[in-house]
Amino acid sequence: MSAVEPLRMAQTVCLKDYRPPEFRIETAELYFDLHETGTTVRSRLFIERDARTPPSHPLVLNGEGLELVSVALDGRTLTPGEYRVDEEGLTVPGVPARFALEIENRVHPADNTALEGLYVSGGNFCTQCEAEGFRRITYFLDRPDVMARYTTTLVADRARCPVLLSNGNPAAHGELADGRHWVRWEDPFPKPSYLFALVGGDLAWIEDEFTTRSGRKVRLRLYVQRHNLDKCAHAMECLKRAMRWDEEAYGREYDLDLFMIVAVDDFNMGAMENKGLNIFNSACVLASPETATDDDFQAILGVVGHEYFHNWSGNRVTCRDWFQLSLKEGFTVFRDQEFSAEMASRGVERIRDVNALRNAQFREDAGPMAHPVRPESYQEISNFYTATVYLKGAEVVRMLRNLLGAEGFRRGADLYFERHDGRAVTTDDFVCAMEDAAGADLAQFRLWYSQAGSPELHVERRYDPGAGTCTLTVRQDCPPTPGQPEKAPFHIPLAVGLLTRDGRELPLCLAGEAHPVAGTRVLELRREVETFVFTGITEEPVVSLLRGFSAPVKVHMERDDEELAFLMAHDTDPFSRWDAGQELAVKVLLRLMEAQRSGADLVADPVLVEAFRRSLLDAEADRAFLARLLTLPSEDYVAESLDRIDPAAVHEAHRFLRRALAKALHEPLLETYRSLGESGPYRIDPESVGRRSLRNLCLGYLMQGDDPQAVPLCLDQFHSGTNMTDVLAALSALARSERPEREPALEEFYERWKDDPLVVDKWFAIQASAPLPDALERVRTLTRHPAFNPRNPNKVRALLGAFCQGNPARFHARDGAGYAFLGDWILELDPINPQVAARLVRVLSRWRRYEPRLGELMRAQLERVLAAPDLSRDTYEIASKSLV
Ligand code: 7MF
Ligand code: ZN
Repeated sequence: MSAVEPLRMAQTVCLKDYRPPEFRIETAELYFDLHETGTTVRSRLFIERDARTPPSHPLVLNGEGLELVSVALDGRTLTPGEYRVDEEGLTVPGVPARFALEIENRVHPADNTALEGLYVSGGNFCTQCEAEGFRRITYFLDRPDVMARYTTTLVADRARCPVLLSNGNPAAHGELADGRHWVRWEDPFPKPSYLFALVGGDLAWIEDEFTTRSGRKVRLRLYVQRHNLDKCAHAMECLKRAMRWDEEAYGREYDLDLFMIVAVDDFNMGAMENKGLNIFNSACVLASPETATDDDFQAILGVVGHEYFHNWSGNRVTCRDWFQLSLKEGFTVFRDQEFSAEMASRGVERIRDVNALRNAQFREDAGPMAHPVRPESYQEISNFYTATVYLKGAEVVRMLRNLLGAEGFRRGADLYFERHDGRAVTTDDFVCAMEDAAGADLAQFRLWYSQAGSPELHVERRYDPGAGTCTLTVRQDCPPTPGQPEKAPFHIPLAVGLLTRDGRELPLCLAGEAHPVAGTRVLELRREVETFVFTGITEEPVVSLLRGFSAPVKVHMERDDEELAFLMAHDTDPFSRWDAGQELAVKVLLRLMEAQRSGADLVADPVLVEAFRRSLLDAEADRAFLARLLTLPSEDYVAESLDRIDPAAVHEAHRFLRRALAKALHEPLLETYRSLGESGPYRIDPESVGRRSLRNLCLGYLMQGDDPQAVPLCLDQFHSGTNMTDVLAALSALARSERPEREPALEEFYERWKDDPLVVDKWFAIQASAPLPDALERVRTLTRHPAFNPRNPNKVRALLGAFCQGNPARFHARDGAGYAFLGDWILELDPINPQVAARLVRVLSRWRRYEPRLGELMRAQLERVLAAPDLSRDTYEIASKSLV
């Protein structure tokens, strides 16, 4: 036992221990008598013993935090001696091969602050069952490979809960004495318990209709608190687009007569795909131009799409066990990303997705929580809803599409849905369907599911003018990750192009091939070292690598500033063009840090400045793309290329470069800002969104360059802006400045929006992420603000999340005050909401990556957290694994 091992041993669940269920539940008839303080749950389960299960085997149902009232088997009430109840569930020995089990238990929704199971949010009842929340509602075989048909009857006070919803179709309703009423729902599709949902409350709704391509009419309803009715139109529009898209892109139709979305304010994550009754964090549904930014509108499209697409990739075909989570999540993220890309600009969407992957997933892969897309073990499953499972999982599916081609991939998807409809399956079943449909051998490709870590490609190129060849030598290696010191080589699709010095694409012909192919080519890497010889090359080409980010890998190739600037200006692939600019900026920032360290004068590299100037003046380019191109890589991303991170040094270099760019490009920034002014009414089409993003990027730079002209522009935009995108961009620029206009603007904004919790979240986040010297004190003060509420995950994310993850310079203060503050809050939040607390612990898990002094201070907070009595399993797992 190591020093950090606590006395209590945590239970680990392992993939290799998977066994099929011993019993199946065919139907579940559920009855809820809803009261905030004590809800009675009655269930009648029809259970069958699996043929392989010995008759002596007891029935073991999961159940946590439940008050058991009674158990009856085939109509006979059992005596307490005939069953056993412990912290994990209910054991009934000596059950027959087929039987009906009737259970009554009680739960306390008003006291449920963990927001798992049945709880109350904004006065309404709602549920969250994924992954293992159903066992906090009633005793059940709470595992995804047990699929039952559900009938749910809800009883509640009619005045308090006029709306009573559950999965499937409404079947019956009626009145009861004492002002109570009931509604019965029937879901014809067998489903695992994690997809169960109920909602009860005084909700208003908007309604629409969708006709499927086979001509069935589906009623669509979006339920919200009455005062939010004016913020529903966008989400409804997104839903209809998603329904159409899934028909067109995958041939998948919706399968019930009714589809419902409910928005709630207190929700641990973004949203949940419960069958026919998606429940959303209100931040992922509600939007109006006055209260939501363009990014919010875009995110809503993605989330609404994501949850809708789960109806097939998740609900009709679900996961055998939670190790297979990426089966539904990786695939569904891939689907929502492609959907969003089609609705907006593909290149910009790709850049956004890659940015998210690099910032979250690469970092996860480099830390103590690194795990494969299909993890091998866990202590608490809710800790494995990770960037790796979701985002890398989506990249793995995208690589399949790139390797098999769009048609082969579609045939594979069709076969997968057809073969496994109504079943609980594995990621390997998914790969098999792809293999079978496309006639491919994906044996080596499967390593993407089992090996953790971000592979690194080292590329060397050699141009031979005499032979007219250009040779690329690619060596791959993957750093060790916990439990996996050595990796076998991956099967990697590497998309490349060759450009002439005047920016033309060279036709590509590999040695031995008869005909060249114009433009991008996907090279397949299988061995540790691979060599590719392009022939017929008559001038030294510029190599464009990893086009479209064709694989989730890091690429290393010697390239000077000029070459990167050239690609930033001329590459025809938007991702590679953007990536060249990012690489150039990282190089410049690292050089600035080196200069800082050695006390040399700081100068902004003219190559970078001129590349930025050229881009800014590029009248042809898509404006949303330009805004991406001209955004420097985040401080955290730059930090990743350092052995030991000194966040203050990164911050200083970053700040210097931003200011230098602002000063050097003052004229074109101002000119661009002015030329892109609002003309006509507010619209959210891609063109208008792009215009606003480039204009606000200019404003952001101008505000950092000590330009006296910038402040009045910014104030004017803040005061006269008619949409949240512009108002927030102005406020955020003011909030990052130390000008006297800052406080009045923040105050004015709060007064204007204090009744809108989602806008107040923005107000918290802007202040928490502003890198002012006294940021920590301000955040501390804000935790005592009446609008802050530690029980609301959105508030915690907005204030604590934005400070600890979005303000590296101040969070990593040299005295460790930021870490101590975080430690305090983890301990405060853990008893309230373990999932929220565990998410915050992750920030500290990367302690080894920081300068030793800082790392030690971070580690000290982890030890402090771990020493707390009664720590949740969620927080315990992350904290303990971080110290190993
Ligand atoms: C878009 O995956 C992408 C990811 C689980 C909860 C939603 O549908 C979900 C749920 C977590 C983290 C991210 C997302 C979700 C969850 C999510 C949402 C929208 N099955 Br945890
Ligand atoms: Zn999902």
